[in-house]
Amino acid sequence: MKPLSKQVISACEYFGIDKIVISPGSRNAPLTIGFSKNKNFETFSIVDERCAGFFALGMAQQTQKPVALVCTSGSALLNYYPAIAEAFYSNIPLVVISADRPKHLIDIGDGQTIRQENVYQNHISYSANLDEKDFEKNSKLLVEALLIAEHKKSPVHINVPFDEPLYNDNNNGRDIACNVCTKNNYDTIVNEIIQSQSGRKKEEKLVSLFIPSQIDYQKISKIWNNSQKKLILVGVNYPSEELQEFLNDLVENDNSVLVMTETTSNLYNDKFIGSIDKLITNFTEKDFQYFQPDLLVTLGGLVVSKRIKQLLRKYQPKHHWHIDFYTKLDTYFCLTEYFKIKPIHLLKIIHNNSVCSKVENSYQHKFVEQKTKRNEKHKQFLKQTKYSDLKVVEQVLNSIPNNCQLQISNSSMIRYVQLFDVNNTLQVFCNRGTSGIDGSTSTAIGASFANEKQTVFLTGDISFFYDSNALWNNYVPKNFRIILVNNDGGGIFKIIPGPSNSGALLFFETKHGLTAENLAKMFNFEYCSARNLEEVNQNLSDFYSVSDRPKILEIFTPSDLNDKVLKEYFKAMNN
Ligand SMILES: Cc1ncc(C[n+]2csc(CCOP(=O)(O)OP(=O)(O)O)c2C)c(N)n1
Repeated sequence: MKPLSKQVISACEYFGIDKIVISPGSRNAPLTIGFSKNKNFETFSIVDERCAGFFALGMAQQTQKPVALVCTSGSALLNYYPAIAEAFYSNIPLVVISADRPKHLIDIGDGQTIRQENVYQNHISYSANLDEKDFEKNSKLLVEALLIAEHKKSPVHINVPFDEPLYNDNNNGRDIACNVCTKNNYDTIVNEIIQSQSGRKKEEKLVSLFIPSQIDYQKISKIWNNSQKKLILVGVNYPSEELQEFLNDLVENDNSVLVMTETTSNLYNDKFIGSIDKLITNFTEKDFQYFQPDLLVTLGGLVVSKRIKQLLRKYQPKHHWHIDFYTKLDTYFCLTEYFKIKPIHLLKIIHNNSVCSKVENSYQHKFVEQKTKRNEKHKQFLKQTKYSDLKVVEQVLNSIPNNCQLQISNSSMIRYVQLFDVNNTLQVFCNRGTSGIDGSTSTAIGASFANEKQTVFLTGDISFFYDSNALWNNYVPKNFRIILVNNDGGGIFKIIPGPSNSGALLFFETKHGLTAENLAKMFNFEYCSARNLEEVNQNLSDFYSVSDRPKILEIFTPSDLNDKVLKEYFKAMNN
């Protein structure tokens, strides 16, 4: 085996990476052959690198462990970029391994060659540009890259220059890499990094990966105790029983705490505000002022609700703490403290020091009461509303069996779902790092493969057709289900203000008249469709049961009505 290939593979083995998604090519042959013949790795073959990237992302999202991608040189690795950007903003560990030509063959007219080194530099946490000959240096670069992927939960890039021959290279005695591929050598490098007191900038930066913030608990407990209105706002959050239980307890015992969650927060409680827009859309000026928190605590990743972002930017809290081990976010332009720590650790300590439990305070109560009223109106409205995206989403959410995983595409589908109280046994995911429509199906398939639960993917038509190559995939579980809400274009552009009156709606909405029927045939999915509520419910009644093939249910909805129904809905929510 080529020494460089051996080195990369041994480093992946050392770090316990066990899933490798490979796209075809010759320059990466040494890696393809090495990984696929090694029993420590589960290898996947996916041709389209954009789909491969998102498929890997879906697996890493579920396992919370780095997944590796391997591709050839040239434009191949550029097709990973959308998934890398999503991983970068969603804290998902991807290890991108690209094969390259040796340096002297770049930019001299050789084929399938681009400038690969540091090509993702704006959206990657580390770029290891391996050297054809310096194996000791390579070991360090590999360890640094893989430590960062694992501990920063972030994408990293390893660029590997191979000379020819690419096949049947018997090594010709060049076995230098053997010495540096041992567990002992990797242990030594990791220990050097962890114990580094050298003051060298790069090593300090690496060590800081593992070290949480120093926290002045007295100071922050004082702020907590003095704040009469505390808002905890959670964005994208991997399901956590520990956090769920803590927050349940907190809202029960402290009336000054209001918890707001999104569907992607994977937290459920009747006393949480789970449909933010439903509550705040019709706020009066008085409501806004009362809502303005003394202390805003944010947890998790990005927030879908545009309205809450606008609200908190206008009615800023006195204090804003963002608690997250990986990323500092100042979404509301008023961050006063960033705590690099697991949220539950910090919150537990503060809560234990808390003196304001059970104080007379109506902050939580007022908004929970308002939420209950809105929910009543929501029910009334949905009872009588016409067949539309909103009504279809209601029926779909009611139909999904307990304990499924729900993957959702951007953009109006996730927004519709946010208006409902979702079954609290579901786990919900959506690519909100960059909110792209370019890889939702591939992500859902990767997630479905890596998760034992049945996965249901709810998608719009533009996102679905955009990523139709996602179905070109041999690993789709039989119980995977796609619910495609086909409103013949980007429904979101009729909902948001702007496009409809622009005189150029055509270029936003992009109507197409396509259906998924032939795609389903081509990729061996079972297919059914519905055009009214009765057909929707008929199809859903048996949609999730055991089957020989994965299934697509395509639901056609009226694009000229959907936006009107949604507008009426928000009007009806008015108190
Ligand atoms: C890669 C990428 N290109 C463009 C966009 C802009 N965009 C956001 S939503 C959307 C249309 C989505 O339409 P569809 O999937 O049919 O969902 P709907 O809004 O109708 O539910 C587009 C083009 C994007 N988010 N990502």
